[in-house]
Amino acid sequence: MKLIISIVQDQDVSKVIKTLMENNHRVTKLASTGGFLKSGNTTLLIGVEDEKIDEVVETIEELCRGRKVENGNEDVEVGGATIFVIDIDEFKRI
Ligand code: 2BA
Repeated sequence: MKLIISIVQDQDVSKVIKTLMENNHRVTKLASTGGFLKSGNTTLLIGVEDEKIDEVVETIEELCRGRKVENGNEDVEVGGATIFVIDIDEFKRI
């Protein structure tokens, strides 16, 4: 089992969660703040069996897009999503 931690832009969250839920994935949504821009983004926690990782990552890739964001006098390109995939030693639902 793996834990996918994905930081996505707020504009893309609803459709990502909707699609993951429709495909029987479980998702936790956390409000988060980017350290550089100091503006809100969303962190998704998604626990998945190994064989489902590609499906989840592809969903995030398809539904999240990069955007230019104003930061003072310059534009910053924020990526579609940042994704971490972490090994889970143990998973329990009690
Ligand atoms: P922020 O930290 O607010 O960063 C927003 C965007 O600003 C980044 O987009 C990147 O294009 C730019 N940026 C970040 N740090 C920079 C720096 N030191 N100098 C110049 N430009 C910089 P993304 O890379 O797509 O990241 C989007 C959000 O994902 C980040 O928001 C942060 O919340 C998270 N993130 C990205 N990489 C991460 C990492 N290695 N660890 C933890 N969180 C990460």
